[in-house]
Amino acid sequence: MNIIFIVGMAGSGKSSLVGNFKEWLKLNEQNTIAVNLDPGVLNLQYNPDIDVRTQISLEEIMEKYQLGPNGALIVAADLIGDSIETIRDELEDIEPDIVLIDTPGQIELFALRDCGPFIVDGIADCPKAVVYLFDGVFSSTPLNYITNTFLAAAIHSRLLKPQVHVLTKQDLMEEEKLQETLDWSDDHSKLIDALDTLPNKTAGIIGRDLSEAILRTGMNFDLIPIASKQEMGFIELHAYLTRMLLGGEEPRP
Ligand SMILES: Nc1nc2c(ncn2[C@@H]2O[C@H](COP(=O)(O)OP(=O)(O)OP(=O)(O)O)[C@@H](O)[C@H]2O)c(=O)[nH]1
Ligand SMILES: [Mg+2]
Repeated sequence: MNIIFIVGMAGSGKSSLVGNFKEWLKLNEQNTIAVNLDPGVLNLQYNPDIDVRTQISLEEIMEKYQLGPNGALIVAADLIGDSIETIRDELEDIEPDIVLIDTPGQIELFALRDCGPFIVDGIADCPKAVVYLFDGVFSSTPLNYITNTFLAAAIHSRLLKPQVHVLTKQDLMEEEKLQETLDWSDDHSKLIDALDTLPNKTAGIIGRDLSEAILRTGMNFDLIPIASKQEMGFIELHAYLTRMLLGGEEPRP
């Protein structure tokens, strides 16, 4: 069994990737299941095989602790940790080859609180990887791109698993913008050039310093472009994950 955590900012395309990639993997004869770890999601575009909402009700938490939706989500995130034994048992019963895990919309709930590493470590004893999503539309300005690299680095520092970076919603990006964003991940000098053209010089200087700090981490931000609905980029993503998980050379995160 291999477990793949799909992580990214709110609306970056996590659930769409989980739903569509699961179907694609199944068509390619991989025994794949989807796990929803988002207690707050109202409508999912796929049927999860394991769903944390069967154990955690946001409405009940709001009522019981007299909390608003955001406070309830924080309590819910901590309660996911308590559900880990149940999820572990369910995975042992199903015995899938690949488990795709959809994480909460608010990235900080899962990845930046204690429950994230706790779940990642406790869910099963098997190879695991993290797919970090860069929302293609959001990330096509240099400052937003850098913000995303910081979040991705923060996630890696907490979860410490092999991590692959994906650019989502490729179908919504103009070819030129797509290429420019991919170039930033490939060639730091192109990112610096883009920052130099920002009208606000202070923003450009801060961006340059931040991007140099990220460069020093040595993290590899090569982006795999995908479009979930069209299943674009799935072959490349699958090949990359297979290399990472199945003992081929393990790329630096
Ligand atoms: N055109 C296009 N739209 C996409 C793609 N992936 C996701 N979307 C749309 O982007 C919106 C957010 O997608 P979701 O998959 O719900 O994103 P999410 O990260 O799960 O969102 P939260 O769980 O709320 O954080 C939806 O309207 C999707 O239909 C894509 O590849 N192409
Ligand atoms: Mg979602």
